[in-house]
Amino acid sequence: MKEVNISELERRFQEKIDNDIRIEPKDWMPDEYRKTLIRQISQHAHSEVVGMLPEGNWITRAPNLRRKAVLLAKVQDEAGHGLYLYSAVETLGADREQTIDDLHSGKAKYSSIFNYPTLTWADMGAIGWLVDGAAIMNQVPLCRCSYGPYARAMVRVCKEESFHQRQGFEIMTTLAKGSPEQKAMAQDALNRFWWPALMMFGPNDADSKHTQQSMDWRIKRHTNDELRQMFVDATVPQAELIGLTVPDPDLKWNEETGHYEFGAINWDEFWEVVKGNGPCNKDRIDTRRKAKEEGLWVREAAMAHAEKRAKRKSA
Ligand code: BYC
Repeated sequence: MKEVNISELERRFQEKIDNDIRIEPKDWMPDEYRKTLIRQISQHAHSEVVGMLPEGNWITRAPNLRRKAVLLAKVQDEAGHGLYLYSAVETLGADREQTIDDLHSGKAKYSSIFNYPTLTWADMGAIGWLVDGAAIMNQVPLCRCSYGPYARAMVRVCKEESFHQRQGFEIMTTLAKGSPEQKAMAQDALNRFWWPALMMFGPNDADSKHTQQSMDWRIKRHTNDELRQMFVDATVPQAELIGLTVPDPDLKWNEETGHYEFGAINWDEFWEVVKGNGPCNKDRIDTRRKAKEEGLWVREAAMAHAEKRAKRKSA
């Protein structure tokens, strides 16, 4: 077989990227590209699974049967997203169990947003509207990510996120049009979730260590700041439409740029939450660890069943 050196492989790889030809699991790829994808996709998977907790907290307290059914479906969707994403990580040669253990030991990151508590029913509205809204803004471009399995997983995830965003906005609209107490509850949820939602897009471009390389590899198609701006521009008119106020005294429309200007993000708070010191970090990880321990008997029973079937087949 003809020998091909590394620089030639790298050239061919970059040529594919530049021509928008997807990289598939069996294709040659640089180690750093593989590592970046394992990092991003596993963090994304963890975010989906941990993201079930703040909303799962309200399933038994949903105000009526319809709200309960919708919330239940949404939380189940997040579990499904986690499964697609863990499968996508496995296509890169990562070990799923190890990846999950890294989450449980505190080694792996997941989205900062899920470390804030959900105090009232309005928080279900704010999460759907703002958190899923931010997630869509970030994930639609990931449907064009250069790595095939991740891009394909994102197509279905985005369809489901779109339903999640609408149901959240519908909850907020209903509350904002309701009694003064309900409107105040919606405003309070917006006040608490607005800034953490802006933080979901990650550090400012100047402080984002991975963005440039991920853009060159077409894993990311927009920078963190570009996506954050798109989110603000799309969301502020929605708040105005339902009569709620975005909690930012510096927010103003700039006629010349055609964008909203917004106030400074508290990056100290962001990094504290990322480091594990947010209001709910410990609780979230403890809950996930407990779920794994308590599910051990199910996994063992499934394995025993699979082995028995395999034996019966080979007999
Ligand atoms: N929280 O160089 P940067 C959802 C980390 S779930 C925590 O800009 P990158 C949903 C970053 O990982 C939403 N950590 O990195 C589920 C890096 O640390 P490491 C999750 C953050 O990768 C249920 C360091 O800071 N979405 O949709 O270029 C219900 C420097 O950052 C955060 C995804 O995961 C953060 N917010 O850009 C509802 C989407 N931001 O790894 C909704 C996929 C940054 O060097 N991920 N960090 O130790 C991405 O698009 C990118 O990874 C990010 C960060 C934009 C998040």
